[in-house]
Amino acid sequence: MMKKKEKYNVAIMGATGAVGSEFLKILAERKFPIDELRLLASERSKGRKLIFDGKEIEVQVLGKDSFEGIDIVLSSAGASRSKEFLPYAVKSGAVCVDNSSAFRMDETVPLVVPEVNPHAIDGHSGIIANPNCSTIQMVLPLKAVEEAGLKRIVVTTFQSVSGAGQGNILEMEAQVEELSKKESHHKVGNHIVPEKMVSKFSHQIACNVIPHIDVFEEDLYTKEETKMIKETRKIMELPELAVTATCVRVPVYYAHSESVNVETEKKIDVETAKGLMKDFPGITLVDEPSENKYPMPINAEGEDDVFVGRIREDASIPNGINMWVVADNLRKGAALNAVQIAELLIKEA
Ligand code: NAP
Ligand code: 3JN
Repeated sequence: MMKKKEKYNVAIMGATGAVGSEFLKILAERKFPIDELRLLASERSKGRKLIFDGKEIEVQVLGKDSFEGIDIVLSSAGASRSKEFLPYAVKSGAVCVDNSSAFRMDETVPLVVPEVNPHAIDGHSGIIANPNCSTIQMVLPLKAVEEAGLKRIVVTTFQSVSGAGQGNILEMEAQVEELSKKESHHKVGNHIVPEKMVSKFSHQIACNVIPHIDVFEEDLYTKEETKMIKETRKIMELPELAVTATCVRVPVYYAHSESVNVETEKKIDVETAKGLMKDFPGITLVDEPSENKYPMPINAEGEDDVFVGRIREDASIPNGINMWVVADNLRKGAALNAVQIAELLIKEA
């Protein structure tokens, strides 16, 4: 339980990264009641100044002693830093909202999407986990149609490069620039970007799609796919739910898209499904096929909601629907969801 205060001391671990930058924007936009904001990153960022709410704040190097006097830690410096440093933050009395996979499947750690399972936050022991971006945007529409009884989920993701961090955004920018210099891209075997320009992804990402996010596991799924499967079951509180996922990196800078097939126990027609989406908090329905209106990443970038469209019946099974789900992976998929969790924490304090 957090102590009620008028304003809170907040630390951001990984403040200089892609998710960290969104934390700075979102905390200011939502006027989170902050007394001190402490910005933490690696030795590389020592002394760098970042702007929060119009004011400069100097970045400090993350260490065991970084959390003195801090009430809330928002962490996005990677799973190994979370594992190493969050126990020190908890020890010094802070509540941590962790964006990494470090604690998500720990039975004692709540895994929370505020529109879906806010009750799970109760009884935390100092750490609350933020799910993976691809999981977050899928569980909102799943919760919306839950009353039909979820039987099986088949999801394919189309994930933007920003999901892999600031360095990967820069890598695609450089590849796009390199490609724009070429006279023609229509040659057989035209792998245009020189090998030296492919460093972070395993292949060229510009003008390509890569069916590989995070490492491959023994069962031939990638870790990103396994995270989606396990996290969805935990958040939906359906440990036996049949879920299968294919996660794909696409040459889009911001916002992830997903094709989601939902098999249900009871029939759910298109109009009912649309109505449920419309009424669900955090979802915007964009579904006017006759006017070519459907969710797309260029429209979701910088937005807070999860956008759902292309709702149609799956005629290959007795009860099922298909839908297309798009959200800004750095906002609802990461920083915004974490700030919403922090807002729940202070509301309940
Ligand atoms: P990023 O742009 O590469 O930023 C990484 C951040 O971590 C930077 O601020 C970096 O500081 C800091 N960092 C790295 N090594 C550190 C160290 N040894 N000590 C202290 N700080 C260190 O990556 P990102 O996209 O923001 O993602 C960061 C993490 O957030 C991911 O690894 C993942 O765990 C989580 N994430 C979660 C989601 C989600 O789906 N919810 C989405 C994206 C990311 P420097 O600038 O000083 O290097
Ligand atoms: O690649 C994406 O689109 C999402 C990436 C998320 C991510 C990247 C590095 C490490 C995670 C995550 O949130 O699961 C992690 C991690 O914490 O394991």
